[in-house]
Amino acid sequence: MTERVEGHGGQLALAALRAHGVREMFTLSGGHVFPLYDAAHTAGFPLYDVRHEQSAVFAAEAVAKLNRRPGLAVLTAGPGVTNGVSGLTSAFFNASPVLVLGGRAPQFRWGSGSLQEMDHLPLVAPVTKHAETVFGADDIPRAVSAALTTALTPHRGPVFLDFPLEAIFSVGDAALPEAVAPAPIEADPEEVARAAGLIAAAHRPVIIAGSDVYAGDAVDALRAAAEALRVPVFTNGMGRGALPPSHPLAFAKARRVALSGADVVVVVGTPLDFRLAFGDFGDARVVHVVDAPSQRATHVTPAASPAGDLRLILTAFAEHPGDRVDHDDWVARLREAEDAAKARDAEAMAAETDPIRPARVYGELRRVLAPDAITIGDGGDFVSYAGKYLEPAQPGTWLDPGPYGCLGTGMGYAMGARVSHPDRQVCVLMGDGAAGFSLMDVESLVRQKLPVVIVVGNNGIWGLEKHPMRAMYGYDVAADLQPGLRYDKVVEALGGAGETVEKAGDLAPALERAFASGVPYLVNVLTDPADAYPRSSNLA
Ligand SMILES: Cc1ncc(C[n+]2csc(CCOP(=O)(O)OP(=O)(O)O)c2C)c(N)n1
Ligand SMILES: [Mg+2]
Repeated sequence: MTERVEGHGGQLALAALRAHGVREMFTLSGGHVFPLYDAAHTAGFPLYDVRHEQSAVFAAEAVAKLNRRPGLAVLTAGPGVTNGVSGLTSAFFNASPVLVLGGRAPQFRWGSGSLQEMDHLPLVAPVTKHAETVFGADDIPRAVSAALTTALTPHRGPVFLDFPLEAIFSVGDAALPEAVAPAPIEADPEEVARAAGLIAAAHRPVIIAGSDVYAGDAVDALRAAAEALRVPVFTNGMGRGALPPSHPLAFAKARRVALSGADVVVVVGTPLDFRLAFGDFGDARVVHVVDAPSQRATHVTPAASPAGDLRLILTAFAEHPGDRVDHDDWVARLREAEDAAKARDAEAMAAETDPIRPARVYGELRRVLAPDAITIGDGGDFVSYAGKYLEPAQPGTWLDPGPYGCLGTGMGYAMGARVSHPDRQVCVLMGDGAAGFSLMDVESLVRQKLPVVIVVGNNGIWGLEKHPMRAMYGYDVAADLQPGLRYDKVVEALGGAGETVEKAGDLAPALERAFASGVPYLVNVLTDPADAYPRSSNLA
């Protein structure tokens, strides 16, 4: 029998949110959405507030990415919603199931010039899977439930609803739709078999696995497929850690050798975008495995592109009945390149330079981070180094901004991670430039007792822009920040703690103090501004 719910608009929304596994709300106060707060407060539903709406959406996105369940941000009408647009767009690029509920000026006097009266839909429609205004309280459970189903259906992504003032404040009653998990999309079996055949017949195959493999709960199937067909695996985004670094088929450093030497490149659960040379790997044939037909590339034509539930497709690869070509030489060649690169990295990560180079920061961090630590990258070069030197040991532990590349995710992602995993280390790796976007939200973390460690690579510049601009023009503008700025003092002033580190030998004790402190703690590492992340190819 269908359950019925009654109450004001906020309560009607909350009933549908809970039915779909939403467990917390991120927000910044605004009168237009008070009924949602009232519903949460009265029901004891966790509510976290922030100092800028983008942090609320980023926090919701972190919850969605880490836990594979919907994340919720509630934004007040007008500026609340517009401040959330970069967060929504990041979630759209990342296929993260985020629901943003917006307030909205009253409908009954629309056009008369109410406070913050604007139609949000044209603004958010291009960066959401669904955007809708819900005009009556009775319609709220249906709309929330349908929006969440859409968000969770592969290819996943954000959805947006707004409620005119009178809709959310009035009382209604309605049926609560049952939350049904989306049925898996079955890929065309012939396309799957053709893809598996191509991989099995390859002499030098490579798999690159991305975020949708984790989002689609296909990590075990990926491993089974890689082992059965004996294919070396590289990862990006939330795919990182899908195979433990010790696995004989797990690779990270030998990417260039792999992609320039491969005869078949299998890209799973990530687009053929700039991070993957737009899907152009020379003579190699490309197999692109996507979680929905909409994700097939239109700018290149892969040799095969099965579209559907990734777990089912990868399991079918694992069970491929035909012979496979022996790849042992190829795997050994890549292992040799990987080991050589690892030895070079180890040297860089131990280097005793003055000023400190970013590599050393990661060398020290690797010693203190637990295997299940959540690491978050928000910055330019400093974060590229994090990608290079940190090796996530488990899937679902690495949060980068994804292909939208939006600076400012740091404190929002940290909040979402801390709320999701109260017992784990949460460590934000931040450029000093990136720090400017969200550091005020340390106040939100302090006040709500959400400790995280922030390591700032403080080179006094927008490094990823300054170095390229100099290379291009011989000079640079708009690329300098104050050198040696005490970002640790900012965190201290906001109620947290921190310290500045100038000598490599002081890094380890500082990081230990940070993780033991139990408060938001910023380790402000003064790094070498002359150090530029080497970007010699678009495979970086
Ligand atoms: C919201 C946003 N604004 C601007 C950029 C362009 N951008 C990319 S990297 C970067 C420099 C980042 O500097 P910092 O955080 O200090 O890291 P560093 O490169 O110095 O290590 C900038 C400005 C962006 N990606 N996102
Ligand atoms: Mg910088």
